[in-house]
Amino acid sequence: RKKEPWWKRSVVYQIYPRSFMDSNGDGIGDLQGIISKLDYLEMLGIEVIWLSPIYDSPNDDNGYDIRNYREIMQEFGTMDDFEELIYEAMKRNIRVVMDLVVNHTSDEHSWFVESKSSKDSKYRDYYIWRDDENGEPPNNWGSIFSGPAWKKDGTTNSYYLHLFSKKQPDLNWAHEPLRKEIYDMMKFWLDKGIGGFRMDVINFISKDEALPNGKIHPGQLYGDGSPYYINGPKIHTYLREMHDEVLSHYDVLTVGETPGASTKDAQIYTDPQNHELNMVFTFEHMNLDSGPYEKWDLRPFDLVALKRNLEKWQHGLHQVGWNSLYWNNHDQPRVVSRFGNDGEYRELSAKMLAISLHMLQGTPYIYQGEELGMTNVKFQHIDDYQDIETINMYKEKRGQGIAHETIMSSIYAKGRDNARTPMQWTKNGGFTSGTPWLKLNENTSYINAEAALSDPQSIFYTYQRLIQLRKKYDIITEGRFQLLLPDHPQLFVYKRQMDEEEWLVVANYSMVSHDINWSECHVDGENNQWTLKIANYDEPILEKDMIRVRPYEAFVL
Ligand code: TEU
Ligand code: CA
Repeated sequence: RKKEPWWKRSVVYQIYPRSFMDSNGDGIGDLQGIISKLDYLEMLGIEVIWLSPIYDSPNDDNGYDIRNYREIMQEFGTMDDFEELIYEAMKRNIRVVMDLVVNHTSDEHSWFVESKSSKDSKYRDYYIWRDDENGEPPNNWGSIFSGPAWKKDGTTNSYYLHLFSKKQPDLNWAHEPLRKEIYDMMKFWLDKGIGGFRMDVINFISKDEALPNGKIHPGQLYGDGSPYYINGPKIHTYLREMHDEVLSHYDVLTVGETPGASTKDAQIYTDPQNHELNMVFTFEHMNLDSGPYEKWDLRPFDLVALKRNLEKWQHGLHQVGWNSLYWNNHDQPRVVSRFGNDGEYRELSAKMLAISLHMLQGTPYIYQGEELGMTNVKFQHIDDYQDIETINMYKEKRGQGIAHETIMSSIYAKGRDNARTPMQWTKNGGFTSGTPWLKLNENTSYINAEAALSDPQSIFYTYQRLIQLRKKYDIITEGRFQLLLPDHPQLFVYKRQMDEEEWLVVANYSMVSHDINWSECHVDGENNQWTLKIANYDEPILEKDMIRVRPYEAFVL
């Protein structure tokens, strides 16, 4: 067994604490709730938890707006609870990775309160301020959460930049004292024994200081500033400095959230020789079913485009850097509703999606409830939604005269609350004894952890088996990737190869059966000694010269 970093063989489980498990009946998930479910996670087999933010926050964006980096959000518990969580997780061989949100803070963070108080404040340059020269914002950029990216503050008659909500002012990474504060804060948590960081929009932290206007794309209200802040001029300098000052002193996992990063960018971020990050989250495969300018512009799912994209990332980082593998997170709709089938074929397609992702090279991430095949949700009323991105977008588009039904269909397909409805533990919910902060999906009556654990054929056990396979076989972590039948519109077929060994992965993304010839897989069916590693039907149909692939079937030989 080669000596490799531990995070190449581990599977990460993402917890959205607000929606995972409520221990005290206030309707909000919390740290004691997570502790009470560690045995469940140990049984699944994951070795890392990524916790979405648990820091003190006014919750304009559910914790992605941090008021105090060194305190735990009261609703979630105390620092003692947090230390207990790390300790209890460690006992089960699980490391806890924290979310590091350092592109912005809350406007209630003391740095910002000081910063806006006066142009002479010691904290002024912690944020990005421009004088109000003509009653107009400094440029035409739009915020990712609708409206302009600038807000005027009367006290000093200046504008501050906020790429996200107006309660999330962007930090000024060009200012060295700010960077030092961030590094100290990171050490504070690392010294408590955490397992690493998932870094929120980390490739947004370096802005082009000229702040030029952006292009206004068709149908958009504001300019697109992203060319001037995505993978900006000093991003690699800052990440290398962070590595030198902090990360190099610990054996931890680092994963950067990097919207707009290409495979070329990712090679730079993740090549170990560059001392930046272990891996990044690509968004390319998540953007294929949207129009070019906004996620709400729906496009049909195109398997060929998805396969080509995954292939590009598999090849792009092979033996250069490292991939992260995901279908889901707290910002994305549920994958079984998106690329699978959340009706009749829900269980089969959820397992198929799991198999086709987990056999790729990289570190897989499971988002809470994915292992149960949790689905998207449809609330009739906009008032039932809690997500700031969804609510702001709804208001803006209604203001433009777009019909309620049209907007709702985008929300049903892409809204972030699809992923945030509480975890479904039992047929009655089991998440809280009180009123949940966001409504549960009614299908908890039959989609829930209790039912999954008592059914040996459940999606849960497919994930468990996939995690075991990854721990056992080097070919999964190390092998080469080869895409087969690249233009087949409904089958995803690929090979992994290492030394003399070859694995064949076959997955059907449709409810139609397909026959494929062994020769199309560049293998001789008769003469090969195949063993079945995992499947979502009892056994695949392997005939003399062809394979018959049934609806949503997937298997690995
Ligand atoms: O998301 C970054 C990001 O680019 C999002 O705008 C994402 O594209 C969008 O949510 C998709 O709808 C991160 C966090 O994951 C997200 O939850 C935060 O709201 C955001 O940063 C601000 O911190
Ligand atoms: Ca609670």
